[in-house]
Amino acid sequence: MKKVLWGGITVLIGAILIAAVGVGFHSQQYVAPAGTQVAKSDGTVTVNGKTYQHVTLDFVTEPSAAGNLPNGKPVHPGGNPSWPAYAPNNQFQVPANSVVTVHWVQYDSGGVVNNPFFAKAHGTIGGKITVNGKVVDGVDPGDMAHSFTVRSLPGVDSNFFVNVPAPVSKLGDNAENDKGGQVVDFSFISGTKGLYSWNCEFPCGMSVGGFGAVMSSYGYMSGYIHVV
Ligand SMILES: [Cu+2]
Repeated sequence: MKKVLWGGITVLIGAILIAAVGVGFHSQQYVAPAGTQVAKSDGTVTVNGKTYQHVTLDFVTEPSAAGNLPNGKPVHPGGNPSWPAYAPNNQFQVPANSVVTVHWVQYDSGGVVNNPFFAKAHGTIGGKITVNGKVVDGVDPGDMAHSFTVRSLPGVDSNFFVNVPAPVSKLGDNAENDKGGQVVDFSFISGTKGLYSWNCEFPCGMSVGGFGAVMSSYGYMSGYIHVV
């Protein structure tokens, strides 16, 4: 009798541990290290004769994930001085079928992207972006820092795709947090409701052809967009 009881308790403890690990992995996939940035409402805007709700987002890319931004928020709560990071958020929320205008200040160094496709803007309004106020359709593929590349999760909006590149900091290899920023502004029309992921397609990590380390650690060069 005692043996059966202990056997049952062991199985129960095992089940609780497995469930805890499962919940841990699940929340690791979805947790926003610094909360989700809800897009700010900015009235309406007309694109090609159609009026949309207009919202805005903003973020920066820093050469070091350690320390704080000028507003006091940590660059990345996980810290890691040798890794670059998007900051202060890696999760965003925008309304469906609306015009999303993004203000991105890029402070990191970079280099040659392995596929020039990602040095061009794709899926933005008019296929354009502005870099320091100048309208362009991409950046120099030999002088690129990061990309903000958005896809939907399977079963959501399979044709949705946005790719925006940013050039290296004006300080080049001497990039420093919050210094030498390149200002990239762009707009895109959000897709249908659902979860979208974004990531950087510039191989800014180590190993695996530059796609290891920071590139394969959730939250520095990747995140989610909740379209609601
Ligand atoms: Cu990157």
